[in-house]
Amino acid sequence: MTADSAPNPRAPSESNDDVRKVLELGRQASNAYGREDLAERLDRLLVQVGKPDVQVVVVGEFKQGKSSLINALVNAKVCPVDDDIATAVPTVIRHGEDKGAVAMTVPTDNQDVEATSHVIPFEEVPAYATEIGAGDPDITVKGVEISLPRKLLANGLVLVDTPGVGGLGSAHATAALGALSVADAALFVSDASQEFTRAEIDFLKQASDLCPQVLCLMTKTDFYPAWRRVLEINQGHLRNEGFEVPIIPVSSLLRSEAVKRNDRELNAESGFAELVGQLTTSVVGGAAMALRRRAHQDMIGVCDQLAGQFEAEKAALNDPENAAALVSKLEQTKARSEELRGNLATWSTTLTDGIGDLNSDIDFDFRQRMRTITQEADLAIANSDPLDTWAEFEPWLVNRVSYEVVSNYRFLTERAGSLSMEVATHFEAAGEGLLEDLDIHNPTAVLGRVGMDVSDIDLTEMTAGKAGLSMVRGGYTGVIMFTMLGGMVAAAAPLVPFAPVVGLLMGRKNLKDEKERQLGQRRLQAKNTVRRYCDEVSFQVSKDSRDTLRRIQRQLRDHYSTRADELNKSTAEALRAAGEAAKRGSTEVVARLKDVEAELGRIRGLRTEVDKLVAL
Ligand SMILES: Nc1nc2c(ncn2[C@@H]2O[C@H](COP(=O)(O)OP(=O)(O)OP(=O)(O)O)[C@@H](O)[C@H]2O)c(=O)[nH]1
Ligand SMILES: [Mg+2]
Repeated sequence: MTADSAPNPRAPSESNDDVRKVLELGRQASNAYGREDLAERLDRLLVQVGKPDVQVVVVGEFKQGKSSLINALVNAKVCPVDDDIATAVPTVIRHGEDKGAVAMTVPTDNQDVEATSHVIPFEEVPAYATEIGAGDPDITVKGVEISLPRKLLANGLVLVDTPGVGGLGSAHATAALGALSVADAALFVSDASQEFTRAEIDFLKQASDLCPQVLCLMTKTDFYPAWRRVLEINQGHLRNEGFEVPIIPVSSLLRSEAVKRNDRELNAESGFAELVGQLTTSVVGGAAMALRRRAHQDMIGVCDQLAGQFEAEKAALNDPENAAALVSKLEQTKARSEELRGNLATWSTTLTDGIGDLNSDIDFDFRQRMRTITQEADLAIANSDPLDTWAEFEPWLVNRVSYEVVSNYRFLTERAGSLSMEVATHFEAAGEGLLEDLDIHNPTAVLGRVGMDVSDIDLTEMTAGKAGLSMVRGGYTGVIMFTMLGGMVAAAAPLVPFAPVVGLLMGRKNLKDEKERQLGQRRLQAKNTVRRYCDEVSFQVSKDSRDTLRRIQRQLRDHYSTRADELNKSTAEALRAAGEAAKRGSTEVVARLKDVEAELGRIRGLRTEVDKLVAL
């Protein structure tokens, strides 16, 4: 049933064997020319291409049909579906040759440790994934991972079922947003019983800011005859909000029936044909395409660098008179490439300064946000009696704080994204010229670099920036979102909150004074609770932001230092080859020229294969 995706010339099912083959050729060539550094880069890419991982997180309010949707998609009862028992932990479903399941658990009395995984019987997955848990009060389940032999998952699609967010404004929703910030796509599930609520629309807005791709699914169309009307209204809502997110109406019930009967028409009617089509072409296909483009760009870089040394040698062999001048020119080029490696290179100082600025700006942003919250909270407390309002006040506080945590995190990713672009631009400006210098004496460069059109250059820049951006996304730990916000007010709140003490034996005036005094105390206590909570959140958030920025800085530095080292090695090789060429006798020159031409021909051949990767 999974083969019914819409036909597409670059559907991922059409395998990435060609990408792998070209990368493999590039790796062999790099090794043959003594460039293990380049081979290593391609090795890492080969691992990614061989085992792609495209995370799709299914989110939505309580009981909207998230788990049923996943079960219907993979045609297996893997996620727990129940009217009363809710999904309690994330369940991750990925491809595996054999059916299997593991649970990630921690000891109940010490939940801060890293979760350990152990194999569980497949039939027990629903119990582990719900509030029923592991059946042992000493063990707390943090997540379940399932592997299933399914064609739909074979190209790297990973589905993640999440607990219903029980009021999308809640701290739980923040956890879901945290999951989205590291996912490739989100499926937002809302059933056909009613139109989107305000909370759902707000959640969608945040989700589409955090996640590169969002699809809306309207579930249970078999059960709600008026679903078309609701669909129209919802489409209107999205239009009003300026969203370009499609809504696919689906019925998990019809899909399961269709699979059972092997009924194509019913499958189309269930909406799953379209959903599967979108997942395979747009989501998985999009990720595969991005990887293909990266492979293309990296291979162009590798070919350029391999060719560089032979170009320089060829120039020196062809024109022995000017060989000395060429060598001294190459020495300058090498000196410049040394600079690119140093701490004083513009890209490097841009990165260091940029991260410094980001640290203080993000901290400042969060402080401002928290200050506004405490002011609002103080005002609310001053105008009410916490005894009456606390039950309502506490969730308000958690929601408000969660919202600001997410907004602050979005600010961080945006700013880190622009910084990464800036670093990429500086690096490319300094690095690009270097390679060109290697064959400066050969304006009709064999590899057609001169003939490269503008769109190619745009692509190079974009890809470099994107590589940085994906690091930014991957850099976030999301710890805050998952673990913290919920239980914390409870921890900060007094155990017996604001119990009234009525002094029966007091006189009327005294009683009034006493009541005033107690009200004052309750307000003070409430304000202190808010302060303690906000302080604790601020502490955690600023620690998490600093860690995230440190990780982003390290990743970007590693990325560009490695690139700089490669360029340095290329210029050193070119210099060595040109120097040797200058020393050769005339008979030797002819023979060597032939060899060099042959090597360049080989690299040109490889480059032709590389270009086929993106030629449609
Ligand atoms: N008729 C009909 N019922 C559905 C469909 N999808 C889900 N349901 C029912 O809706 C209820 C909730 O479904 P779940 O899949 O558990 O929903 P959920 O969103 O995973 O719930 P939580 O994880 O607890 O938030 C169950 O009783 C399902 O049988 C559908 O397509 N058609
Ligand atoms: Mg569920």
